[in-house]
Amino acid sequence: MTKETSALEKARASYAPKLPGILKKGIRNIAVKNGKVAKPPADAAKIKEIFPLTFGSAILKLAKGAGPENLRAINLGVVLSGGQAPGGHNVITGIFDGIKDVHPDSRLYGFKGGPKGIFTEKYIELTADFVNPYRNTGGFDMIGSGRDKIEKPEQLEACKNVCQKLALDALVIIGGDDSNTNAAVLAEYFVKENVRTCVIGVPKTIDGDLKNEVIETSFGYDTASKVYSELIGNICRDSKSAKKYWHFIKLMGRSASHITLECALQTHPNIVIIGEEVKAKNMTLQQIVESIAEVVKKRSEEGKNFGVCLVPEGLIEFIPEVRILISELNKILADHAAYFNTIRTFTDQQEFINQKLSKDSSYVFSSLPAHIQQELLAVRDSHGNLQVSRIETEKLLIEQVSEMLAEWKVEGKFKGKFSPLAHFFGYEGRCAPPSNFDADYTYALGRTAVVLAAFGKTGCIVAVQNLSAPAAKWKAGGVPLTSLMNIEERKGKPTPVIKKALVQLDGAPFKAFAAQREQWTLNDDYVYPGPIQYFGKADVSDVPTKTIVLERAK
Ligand code: FBP
Repeated sequence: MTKETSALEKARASYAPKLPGILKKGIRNIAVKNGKVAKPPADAAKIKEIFPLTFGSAILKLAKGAGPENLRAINLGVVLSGGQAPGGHNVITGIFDGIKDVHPDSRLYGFKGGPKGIFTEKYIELTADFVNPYRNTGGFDMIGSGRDKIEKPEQLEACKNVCQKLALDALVIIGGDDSNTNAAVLAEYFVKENVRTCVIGVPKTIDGDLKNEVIETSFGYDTASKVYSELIGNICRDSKSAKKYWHFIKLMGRSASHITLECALQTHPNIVIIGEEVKAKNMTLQQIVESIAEVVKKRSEEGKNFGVCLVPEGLIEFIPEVRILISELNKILADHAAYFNTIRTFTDQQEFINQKLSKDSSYVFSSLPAHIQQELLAVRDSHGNLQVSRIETEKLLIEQVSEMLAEWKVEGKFKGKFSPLAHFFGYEGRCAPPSNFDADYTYALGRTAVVLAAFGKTGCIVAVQNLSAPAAKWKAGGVPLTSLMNIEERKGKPTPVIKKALVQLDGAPFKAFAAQREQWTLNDDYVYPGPIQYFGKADVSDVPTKTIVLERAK
């Protein structure tokens, strides 16, 4: 029996991603030119010490030229790493079409289940029959993904062995900050070991926090933000129609609040919390709760006992006292992992943790509801990150705002009604069919990765630029991975990692939001973006995020 596919899937199968002008020329007419040497803005000496062989390389630019010398069949490996993001499959189809442009006998291998697939030799050859059904589809199910770190000597050696066994000219790691840190480590190791496989990263994450001046955005951010904005717009309209609920919507974004900011710009909700602003203003949990309760009160005085509040997933780590608590917990859990895992009851876990925490953090920990305490103690991912998507910050805020309003009611300060509902939008957006922007962008990323590989470039991440312009005007190239790194504490130890790009409070997107938010508080100035459009006029179906447009307008 043939598998049923949706009408949209059928129609999207024949979508031809729009290519930047330079990539339309084909490999025989492209050169890779060196731009200026790129170094990390901070911790350069330390990073150079750790990555002596790949540090200090140049920014790479694709330009008109004579193509690589001795064009021959090449072998590439590809791996999807970390959380799903719309467009991952198109990076792979871009790589596939790119290697066939280099030579029809070129081969592509997909490592299954994330980085672990490399060091455990779980791979599959990706043929035309295999990849074609995945063109322009969402998800990472073509080869799967995972969050394993490549760090132990035996893992590095196993990666070397499989790359040599498959005679890989390049390994393309499609991932976020942690996965591209893996790519940097592997690139350095391969150069040291004389392994001829280049390691090339591709910027992926719906969170939008893998970017800088050269990498304008990570793929998936466009589609995911648009899916959430559609849902938020619908909720705003429901709220305004029913006039009886306050909707608290937590939005994915493990650290940075880029998704929340983009969704705010697209939908104009009544309250929007931006984690980076909370940190900059040193706001305590109590102050955040009070600021929300104030808006609920003011709206109720205008007869509006409804509204919409956006909460970024990463908020919890931006609240200064909770940030210190989490850092202490990370260290305690890393240092005492074996013993902690033997503690059977939550009460005993609480007691153990409270003994180890500083006095201030112990007070903060004890003041949090038990369900949040349990979530804070849950297992970290293999990179030592707290899994913030599991922390019900939206519910914590609802509980605390309800308590504050109840007190104000007794004092006669609040006379309205507060019926809150909690939502979490995250997984709903990560595997959506990629928007035209993401379908085009990811395909271009894949094609560019092949050009860099054909020119033997290693230790770099693909950069496709000028993204607020039509795709034909996009530029393509690469940036040294080490130039994106800094030193951060991981599992309680200073570690070189790709630096996350947080929301800049002096950046254009935040400023545009800050200029309007007051007006959104009391007025119901909601905007309803509706679903992503895949067909039709470019001004409806090809528009990039407001974030990109505002950032690139400068
Ligand atoms: P990446 O950084 O790997 O792209 O993942 C981002 C993300 O979607 C976050 O927004 C979220 O906190 C996390 O993944 C959820 O992880 P998991 O898929 O392991 O539940």
